[in-house]
Amino acid sequence: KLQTAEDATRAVKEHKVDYQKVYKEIAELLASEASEAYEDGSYGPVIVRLAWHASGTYDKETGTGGSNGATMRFAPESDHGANAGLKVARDALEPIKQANPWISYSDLWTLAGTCAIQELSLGNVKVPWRPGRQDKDVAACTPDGRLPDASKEQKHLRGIFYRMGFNDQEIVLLSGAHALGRCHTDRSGFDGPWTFSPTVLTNAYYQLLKSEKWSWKKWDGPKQFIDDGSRSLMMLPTDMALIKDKEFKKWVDIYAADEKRFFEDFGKVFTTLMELGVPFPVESKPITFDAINA
Ligand code: HIF
Repeated sequence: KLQTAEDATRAVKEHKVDYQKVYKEIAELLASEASEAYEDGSYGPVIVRLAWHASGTYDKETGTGGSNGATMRFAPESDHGANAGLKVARDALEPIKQANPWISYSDLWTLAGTCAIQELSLGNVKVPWRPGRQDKDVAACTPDGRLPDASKEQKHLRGIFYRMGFNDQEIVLLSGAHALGRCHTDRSGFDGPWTFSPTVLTNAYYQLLKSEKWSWKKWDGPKQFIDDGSRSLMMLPTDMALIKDKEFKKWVDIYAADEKRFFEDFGKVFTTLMELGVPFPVESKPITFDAINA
């Protein structure tokens, strides 16, 4: 359903206290039996991926894409290869949308990503979030190819993330979110988790990048890395680029050594990601939610 800027402003004005209620409903979804029964035991990682893929289409030159619009509800965007598997997350959130029809999908998805980061970091990461995004129709779908290609390296990463307005530090910082979740052969073609605890957000991603010995995995699938130690973890070529490239590596070292700094900086950069290209109503103020399962 199409919304106007006035609809978005009305939601912000009339539902100030209700965002806290929706946050709680998302946190309860993450702790639900259905969530526990889902692969590693949480919908959280796939919800974080949904929120990021809704936002990461932003192009600062043209002002197109970004979380405002939630155009991934529609084909062709829902069928873009990069978005394979995200229906799981959209469907899991649908009952919350039905119970709160006044909230836009764009706000719901970004609030859900925010909630998942806070809950899965056990309250260690605070992600201030602002309401007021507005859903757009199919005509606003972004072209394919705006999200990163995991088979590439630093040049591609910089191209994609500079287009969104991020710098080298922020590329490395955001990448810490790969502490969460896993790759699926029937979605991206890649296989396996990055860390031993894929439902808890820590700085483990950076530590493992540095501490493990990584080799090319010998298999028929796309090129990816496997750890020589446990042979149960993975890194994508884009992940490995962060320790190959000297500028990136500097930040991997910093965040591997200082988890407190990672938590602090990550919360801020995730807010920025969720806000790319959003024309917030003036009434919209940042809200910092208390984590529920901390
Ligand atoms: Fe991911 N990412 N991402 N990603 N991502 C996958 C899964 C997750 C990239 C590729 C992949 C970010 C950046 C990049 C999450 C969160 C974030 C998968 C596997 C691939 C291939 C999909 C599947 O098969 O199910 C690339 C190339 C990126 C550029 C560096 C962000 C920083 C790390 C921005 C980010 O927040 C999460 C969470 C998952 C796990 C999803 C799951 O279902 O478990």
